Amino acid sequence: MPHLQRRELIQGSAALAAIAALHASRRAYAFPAQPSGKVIPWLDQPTKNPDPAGIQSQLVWEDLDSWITPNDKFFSISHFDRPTIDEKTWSLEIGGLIKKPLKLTLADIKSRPRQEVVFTVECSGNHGFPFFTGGIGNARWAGTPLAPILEEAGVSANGIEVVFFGTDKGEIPIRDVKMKQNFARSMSLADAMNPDNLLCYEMNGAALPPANGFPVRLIVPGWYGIANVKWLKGIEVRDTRFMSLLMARDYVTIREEDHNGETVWAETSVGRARIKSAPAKVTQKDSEYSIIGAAWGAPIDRVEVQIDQGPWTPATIDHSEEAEHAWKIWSLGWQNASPGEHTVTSRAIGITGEIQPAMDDPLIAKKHTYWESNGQVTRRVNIV
Ligand SMILES: Nc1nc2c(c(=O)[nH]1)N[C@H]1C(S)=C(S)[C@@H](COP(=O)(O)O)O[C@H]1N2
Ligand SMILES: [Mo]
Repeated sequence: MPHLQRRELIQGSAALAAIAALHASRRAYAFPAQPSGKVIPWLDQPTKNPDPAGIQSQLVWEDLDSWITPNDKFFSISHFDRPTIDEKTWSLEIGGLIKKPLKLTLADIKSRPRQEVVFTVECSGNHGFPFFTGGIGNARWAGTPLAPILEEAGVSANGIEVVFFGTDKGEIPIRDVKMKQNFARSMSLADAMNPDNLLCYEMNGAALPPANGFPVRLIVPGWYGIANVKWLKGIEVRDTRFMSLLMARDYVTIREEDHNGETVWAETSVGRARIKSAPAKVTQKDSEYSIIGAAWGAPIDRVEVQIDQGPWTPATIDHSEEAEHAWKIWSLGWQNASPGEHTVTSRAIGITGEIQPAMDDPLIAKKHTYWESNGQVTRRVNIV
């Protein structure tokens, strides 16, 4: 566990470190407040993934048994190629509308102040297809804050947009033009300057795995996966909004909105995460059944669970593992589970009172694209 080795170095005392290590491993790798027992697999299993190169290592919900998702089980998405980058020759170029262009090596980035965040990354397409239900994971990301670097570079007065380029490339057709483009996503300067944003080089105490962006990726806590640009190559400040494939054509939500009785077809770029939850598994110990799940995407106040068409029942949130941008694990004892087939649905409620929408809520039902699929998730289970 590399994380522990680091603590050991910092504390300098082996005995202290051993205690800290025990503590850290228990904290990071278990659901202390969750009932154990045999997992009953869901009847509705994801269908065969038609794109195993693009979508790798999806979360298997029944296997969820730790707050932190181990690196070897973390999902990975790639739209273009999966670049192999040599850290010795890699550098990050920061240019565009800035006063002092910068070129940072991995050593430069690592020598800057270190910051960590536990952040649950979800692909906005997760639950948008029957084969894509595990595009989510929770990791402790470490890197250096982006904002001081942009400050050092000195953004010009007319700079309003910050574009993040990946090393990966694709050929993208639009009308009669074919472009060879790098993966690119942008943020407004104000959003990019958020002190939570990291140039990240470590995931759960290890170097970023190649699948997750080695050597450096952007981590934008509170945003959907797409904003967290992997295999970073360059950062460019511009004076107009940026309309790349992944800002303005893909990852665009098309939704019919009701504006005082008139239908407005809105097209919006996917950005900040939305409130969501999902049942993870049903466990059985003797005659006791429990439902365990997760909730994320917004500050969560509570989670409620509905079995079949029954009442919404409050679940208990596990407060032993918490972080502002991380999923919350919840559980509910399932009293008098009767033999036969049942449905289990969860809904998260945010601290501002917003409720995760039902699948027939116009927010979901009148959405014509699969991104931002934060509707309530219903699973089916057979009790014997
Ligand atoms: N350079 C680059 N960054 C990328 C992507 C990509 O294809 N290329 N995929 C994005 C998408 S759609 C998601 S959901 C997240 C997934 O992060 P992960 O692969 O580490 O799980 O990375 C994002 N960053
Ligand atoms: Mo994604």
